[in-house]
Formats: sequence, C-alpha cells, structure tokens
Amino acid sequence: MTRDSGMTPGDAGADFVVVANRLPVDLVRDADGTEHWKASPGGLVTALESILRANHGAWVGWPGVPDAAPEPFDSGGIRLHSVQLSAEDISQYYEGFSNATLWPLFHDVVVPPEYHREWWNAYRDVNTRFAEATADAAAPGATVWVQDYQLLLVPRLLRELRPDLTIGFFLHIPFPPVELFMQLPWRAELVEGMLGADLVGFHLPGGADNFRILANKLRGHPSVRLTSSKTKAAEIRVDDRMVRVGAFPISIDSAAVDRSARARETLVRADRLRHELGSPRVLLLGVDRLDYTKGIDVRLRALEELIEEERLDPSEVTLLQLATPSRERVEQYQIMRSRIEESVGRINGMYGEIGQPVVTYIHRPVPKSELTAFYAAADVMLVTPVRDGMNLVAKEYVAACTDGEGALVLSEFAGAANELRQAYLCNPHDLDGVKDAIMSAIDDPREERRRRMRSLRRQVLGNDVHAWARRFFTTLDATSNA
Ligand code: ADQ
Repeated sequence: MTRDSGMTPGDAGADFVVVANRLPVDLVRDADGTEHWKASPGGLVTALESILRANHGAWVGWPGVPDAAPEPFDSGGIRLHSVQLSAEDISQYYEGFSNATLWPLFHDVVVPPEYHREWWNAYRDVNTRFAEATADAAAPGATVWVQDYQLLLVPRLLRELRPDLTIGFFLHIPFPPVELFMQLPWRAELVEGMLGADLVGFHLPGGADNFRILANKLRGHPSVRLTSSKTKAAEIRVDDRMVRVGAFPISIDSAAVDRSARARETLVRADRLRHELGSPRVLLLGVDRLDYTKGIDVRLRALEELIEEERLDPSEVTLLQLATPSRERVEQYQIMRSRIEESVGRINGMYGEIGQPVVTYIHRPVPKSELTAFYAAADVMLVTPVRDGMNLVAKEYVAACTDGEGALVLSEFAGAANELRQAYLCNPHDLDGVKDAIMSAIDDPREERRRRMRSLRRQVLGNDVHAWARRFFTTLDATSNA
C-alpha cells in the first residue's frame, strides 16, 4: 500500500497489528454521558505488550460500547484503532452468530446452536469492517495476528485487500470434529476465511487435524503432515500458497502469578478469607465465567451427592464459587444462571447453618490480586468444563500454589488436561468419577498431593504465555508467503 510521505509515523501504519473482537481498553460511558477509557489487561495483552511496543504495534478492535467511533489514538505505546459496532451489530454478529451459533457448535453442541441468515450476514459485514480497519492500520509488509472465533473471515478478507501482509490466526476455543462443523450452512466460507492466513494456530493437535480434514473435504485443498515439527504441524496447499496449521497451547504469565501469590498481602488475605469462611477443614474453589460450557452445575451436583451420601460433612467443607457475569443477553446464559442459582439455594437450604452456607456464590468479577489470594487459600480447585479450549484458571491456580500444597481436579475435556496430566483428571459426564476425583484430591496422602503439584508447577512455570507468543511468531516468520 503506498503512503503519502507527508504522513506522521502514526499514520504510516504499524509493522505489527493485533486484531481482536475487543480492544485492550474499554470505553466506559458514565450515567451523565461522559466517557473514559479503562484498561482491561487480559493475558493476551500481557503476552503481546512488549512485542507491540517494540514494533510500532497497533491493535484493532471494538471499544466495548455501541456506536462509539473514536479516532485512532496511542495508549501505552500502542496505537488503538476502533471498529464501530451498532446495537444491531452487537446483537446479530456478537451475541447471535458468534455466541449463539459458533460458540455452542464449537463446544460440542452442549446447547443447540442457532442458524439464522441475518446473523450470518451481520457476521460477514462486521468481519469485512475489521479487515478494512486492519488494512488501513498496517504498514507495508506488516505482520498481522487475528484472534478468535468472532473473526474467522478476516484472514481471507484481509489478504484480498493487502496481499503484502503476513497473517497469523489463532483460535482460542476448540475446533470441532468434522461431523459437527458440517452442520454450518456457511461451512465452506468459514474454512476459506481462515485459510487466508499464513499460519492457523489451535490449542490442541486434534483441532489442527479437524481443520486440515475440512479444508480438504470442503475445498479440495490437500495437506501434508510435518512430522518432524514440535507443533505437530501440517501444511495445506491453497492454490499457490502454503498454509501452516499447528498446535500452540496458550499459557499464563506464570512468574507474575507466582510472584503475586508469594506477596505478604496475598498470604494475609488468604488467611483472612479462610477465617471469613468459617475456617473449614476443606476449602473447595471454582472460578469461571458463568458459561454453560464450564460445568459449574456438574461440580454442584457432585458436592450435593457427596454430602447426601455422607462422604463429605457439610460442617467441614465449603465451596467458594466465583462466577463472572457473561453474555447476559443470550438466552441460554440466562437459563444456565437460574439453574445454578437454584442449585446453590437448594444445597444451602438443605445443608447450611445460620451464618455458615456450604456454597458461597459470588456473581461478579473480583480484582486479580483478590483472585490470587483465593487460589492460595483453596485446598482443592474444581475445573470441570464439559468442553474448554484451554482453561487458564487451571494454570493460574497451579502457579499460585507456591507452597506446593493444593490439588487440581480437572476435566479431561479442558485443553489444559493435555499438559496437566498429574491433575486429578475426571470425565464431567461421569458424575461418580467426578465425585471420586474430588474425594481423592481431598483424602490422598499429603505426599501424593505434593508430588502431583510439583509436576504441575514444573509444567506451568516452564511454559508461560511469553513462550507461547514466541513460538507462534517464530513459526509464522518461517511460514510467511509474502
Ligand atoms: P475463557 O472461556 O474466558 O477463555 P479461561 O481460559 O478460564 O476462560 O480464562 C478466564 C480468565 O478470566 C482467567 O484469566 C480468570 O482469572 C479470569 N476470571 C474468571 N472468573 C473471574 C472472576 N470471577 N473474577 C476475576 N477474573 C476472573 C477463552 C477460552 C479458554 C481459553 C482462553 C485463552 O474459552 O478455553 O483458555 O480463551 O485462550
């Protein structure tokens, strides 16, 4: 793309651009109409911050409120480009196609996906606008990294606008088996959209395999496996280009969590928390977005049955369940929330004492420092999703267990189970199995629990989010067709 030499460096485009549904800052509109920006530092921002700064980086995303369209501006050395979404876009592209079609379909149809042509049209329009904004933000020959299921069409749309760019794509959620993906009326367009990238990354090798099979089945693109590669990668031939696919399991800023968990304030807060919860013999913890994929209902049922069967004494055990509000306008999320709140009420009504509930349920986000104290305080962490791309909570808990005490009960259907083999693994569809895993995590000899935790900590501390980003970029560099 040619540029006017009179432009400022900011306007000449960035050498490295991240494209995600949301910007790393949220625009907040107060009741009196005034607006301000609030940082929303997720794991991705932490991982990419230094690369973005060092490379005149830019970020393209939605600022978080309807109709907002601020001009590009700099924040912490990163140029932020907003994509404007109307209330209707949010309802059809985001809540509709992204979160009521793709999300359930990609999570093993835990709830039935809905297929609506208006949602698809909105999804395609919004993806086109993201691609256009990115084409404007990127310098000649720049590297662009597109994130997640809301933007599956962007790689191809962007390549059409800017063939000079090197494009990476990463999917943060599972990529479904072929039989399920085939339900999508727009399956071929979506696969073709992703194939616009030079590198398509998944958490697990199974996701990469599913994608490779679909590229062949739906579009006739042949592929070869690269058996020597550490990422268990493959290459798909798309006309005259090669598209690399592979597994890049994401992680967390492990050292930062470890450091924060060792801080004196955290340890004091962890002690106080146990005291506030009535100093239970066993503190169980659940931390999730309130989502039907996370299996919050599974662990509540397991706890209820363990108490019913007198394998657990309600006066000795407490479950602290944090459930951040999420996608509250999507119907299935409202149904899930009522069910969970009903279960919490039933368990406490049946087994709680005055001032001593069995389940303490908090339906709001808590600050990171507070969350780390909760991790440090817990005896057993319950991560029981019916399907999850990775699950960072499992890794955060392990990184926060700095004294080597603590046990992780982990669903086999979380991507994290691929790496965290020494967790107390369970099948969330097998309630008796979940109950047994919880009991082993509580009752196993201390030395066995410590042995498992040592192994988990080696894994999490040795593979952090910085290593993840480096591996992705090294592979992307080596793959670039531009
Ligand atoms: P999520 O589905 O959002 O992510 P997860 O990986 O567990 O799931 O990340 C959640 C994050 O939110 C964690 O960092 C956690 O600390 C934080 N969080 C959760 N509840 C909180 C609370 N009550 N208060 C404060 N913070 C809270 C998607 C995919 C995952 C994949 C990630 C990253 O669904 O499978 O691991 O992306 O790729």
